[in-house]
Amino acid sequence: MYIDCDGTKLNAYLDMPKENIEKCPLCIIIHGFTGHSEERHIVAVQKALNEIGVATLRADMYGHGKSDGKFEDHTLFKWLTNILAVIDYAKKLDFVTDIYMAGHSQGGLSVLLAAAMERDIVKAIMLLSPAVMIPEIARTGELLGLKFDPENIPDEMEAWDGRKLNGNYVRVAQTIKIEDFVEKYQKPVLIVHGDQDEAVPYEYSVKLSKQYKNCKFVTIPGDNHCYDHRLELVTEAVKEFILSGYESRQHL
Ligand code: FER
Repeated sequence: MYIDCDGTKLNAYLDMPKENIEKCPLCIIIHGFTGHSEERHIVAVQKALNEIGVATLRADMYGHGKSDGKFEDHTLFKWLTNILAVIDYAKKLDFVTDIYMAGHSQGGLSVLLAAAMERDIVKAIMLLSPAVMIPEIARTGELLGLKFDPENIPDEMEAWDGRKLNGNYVRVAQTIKIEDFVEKYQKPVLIVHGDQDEAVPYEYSVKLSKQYKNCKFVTIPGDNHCYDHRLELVTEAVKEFILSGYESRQHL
């Protein structure tokens, strides 16, 4: 299935809960930098949500997975535009009652940004090891573990898998001020992060969790960036967060 984003085809997977229900909530799920929608931790979150009666819409972002675009040409602005198109698509689905969003790493950062823009539409967000340091390290010239002059951005950089990345990635990332977006989104936020993350330092999530007005923070002890050891703790946190939202609304 493809979602159109201004002529760019985004590969997407819509998965429904097992029970045959007429209407249900939907969660959009976004993968990370160099990732895609079929990664183990993305599929685990999809299945966990389907189990508790939430449909999921996983979308490959520009230059990733089976979507259009070259990896080297992707930027956070392109991903943001992609997510806005995915939300527009979700809004048109008849069965959808509420829209949630979840994102891993750079997908978590992108969901954080999109949620602020769509704060009237998106009911709650789940940020899994969100790569919120990207704008800051783009400004200090330390992205991808490479040092560069942030005032003279190289035309091309190399990602850790050897693929090239256009300097425009850095130019875009430098402009983003996370706080502006965090301030704007006051609905429930779940942050999940492994305290042995090798790619995105755990401390960034500790700080972020204090900046959000309405945030639950779950530490995955001993785990890394893609939860190789305790993935079940991530899926449990996701289910618990969504179900606790249902319960609190029933008491209103
Ligand atoms: C970086 C560290 C982490 C970086 C990107 C990430 C582009 C993102 C990781 C992910 O999405 O899994 O320096 O630079």
